Amino acid sequence: MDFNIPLDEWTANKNLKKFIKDKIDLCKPKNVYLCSGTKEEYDELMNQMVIDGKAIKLNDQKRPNSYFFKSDPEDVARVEERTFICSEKEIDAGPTNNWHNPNEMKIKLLNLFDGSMQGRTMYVIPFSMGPIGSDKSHIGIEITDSAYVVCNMHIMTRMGKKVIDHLKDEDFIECMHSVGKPLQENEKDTLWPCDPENRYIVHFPEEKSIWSYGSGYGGNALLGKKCFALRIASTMAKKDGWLAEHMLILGITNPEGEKKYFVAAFPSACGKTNMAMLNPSLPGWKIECIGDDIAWMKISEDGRLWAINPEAGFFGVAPGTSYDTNYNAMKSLEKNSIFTNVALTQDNDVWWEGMTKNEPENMINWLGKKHSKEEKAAHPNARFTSPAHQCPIIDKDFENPKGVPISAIIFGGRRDDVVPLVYEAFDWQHGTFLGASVSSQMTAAAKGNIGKLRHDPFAMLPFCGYNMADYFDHWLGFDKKMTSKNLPKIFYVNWFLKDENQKGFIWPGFSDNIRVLKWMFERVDNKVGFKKTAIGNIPNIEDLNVDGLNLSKNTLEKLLEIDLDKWEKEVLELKNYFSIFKDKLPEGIIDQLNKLNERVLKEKSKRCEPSYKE
Ligand code: OXD
Ligand code: MN
Repeated sequence: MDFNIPLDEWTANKNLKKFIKDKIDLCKPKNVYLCSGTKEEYDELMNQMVIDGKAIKLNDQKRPNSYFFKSDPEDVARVEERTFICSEKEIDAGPTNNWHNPNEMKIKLLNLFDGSMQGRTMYVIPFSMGPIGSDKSHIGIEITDSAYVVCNMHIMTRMGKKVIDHLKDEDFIECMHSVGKPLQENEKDTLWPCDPENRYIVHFPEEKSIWSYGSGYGGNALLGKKCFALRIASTMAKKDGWLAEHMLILGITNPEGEKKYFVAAFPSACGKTNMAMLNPSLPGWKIECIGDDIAWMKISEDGRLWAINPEAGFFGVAPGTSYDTNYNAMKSLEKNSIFTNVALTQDNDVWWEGMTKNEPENMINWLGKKHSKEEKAAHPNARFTSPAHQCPIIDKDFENPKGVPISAIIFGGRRDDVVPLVYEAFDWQHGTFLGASVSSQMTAAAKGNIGKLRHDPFAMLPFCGYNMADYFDHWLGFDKKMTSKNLPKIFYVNWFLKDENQKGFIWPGFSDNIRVLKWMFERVDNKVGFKKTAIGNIPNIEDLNVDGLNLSKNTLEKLLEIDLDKWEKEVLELKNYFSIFKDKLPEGIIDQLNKLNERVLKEKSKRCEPSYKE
């Protein structure tokens, strides 16, 4: 077998050598490339893809060192229905995951991977999720037959020789990936090889391995992200007492210079990347970004919860991103970036819906055809891959192996009614219940009925690698591991309330979300007031800084309204949802649901009591 460098020179790790040799025997590639992680490697791979017609180099004057790719139209997003958790017991995958018997699945996968890399190069990518050497980081080895995956992993992870040097005898997560298109002798490759009919994104939590077949796109193929950093890591976190979460991490500094770090979990299409890079509208307040998608949190010796972002880049949704909606994301993608399924302008730059008010003339759309106004220029799930350090507000502790201490945890979803702008949990148990209750109305960005409510506990529905009921239990137990003074406060937000006629949003959102963050910041130190309600603590109207927003008193009241009739229905809705967990549903969640019900009914009965005042 032809290697770019001898395997023994590259690593002395026996397990790693065995892993590579076994996979060569299975996948039968033409040759093997052991990644170094250097810029030269990235440039060479990109150049070759340009020569092969798979990538287009963008206009260097406009977007230096950046590349455009278009995928197969059948391979444009994560495929939840083809994603499996193959735990030994079905009950350990739970009702929210697709389970399959691990032995049967292994046989299926071994058949699919047998010879799957014929005629192709097998790349071996050592990568670290988190800063190399941090006690919070973990290492993976991805084997792939896609150079596009290698280049994306260059941006999204710390990878290459430096990881191998660190690995020594350590364990690693085995990540197998093939696009599933072996090439026969003299067969010409397609521009985006994949096998949409046979996609399998499979996780074996007990042996901590990932096997992904048939897709070259995003979360299906960049295995460090959703597969490792969330699905497999969540099972490791449960076992070892930490948290692997679908959360952004941001630093917030008040005008007096005090700084705190918050994490926030929102389902897809609720503006996580925008919030992670928020440009505050309140003078003197500052936001800095640690991460926009994933947080790994462990309790440190000081008893506090510390978080790292395991990723090194942003894999963001492009449509809707503009210098107005997310200035810092736009600055992050000005150079050294990969764009997939966006539109190409006539001067070889990129464009997508929402980037500018006016569409440029004569674009080529994401399908490679001349753009016409009747069709979308970019696919709604078109992506940019950009290095995190290019974000103008990247936090100085982004690379800190210790991570950053977390003062508050925020949950939220997209609801046009019922859920107020912000409320605070009474305590950790109640906060866990809020996380478990996350739901969001679906948007056009995902498959399904627009406006329909989708329950997405902790925004982890597609990403929890084990039984979600056990995951609730893990969260419920966390307050026993920490003293109450160190426990982060928990909040729930809803930026998406609409007016009575369901026309426009009544909260301006984006930069003005700093006003809500300010209230939370001050609640962490009990420096600002609150009003206790049946569902949690909300700001007193005068505690929310809305200077200059021109919101009517009516609107403000609507933003903080708790409609008890609607909450009575919400309790029933939640009860109905939680019934999917049957007798696995933890007592702590049942207890919180009952308490919420009691508080709502009590408040309602107060409202109905006759007044005896003369
Ligand atoms: C993502 C997602 O791509 O959550 O980050 O779907
Ligand atoms: Mn995500």
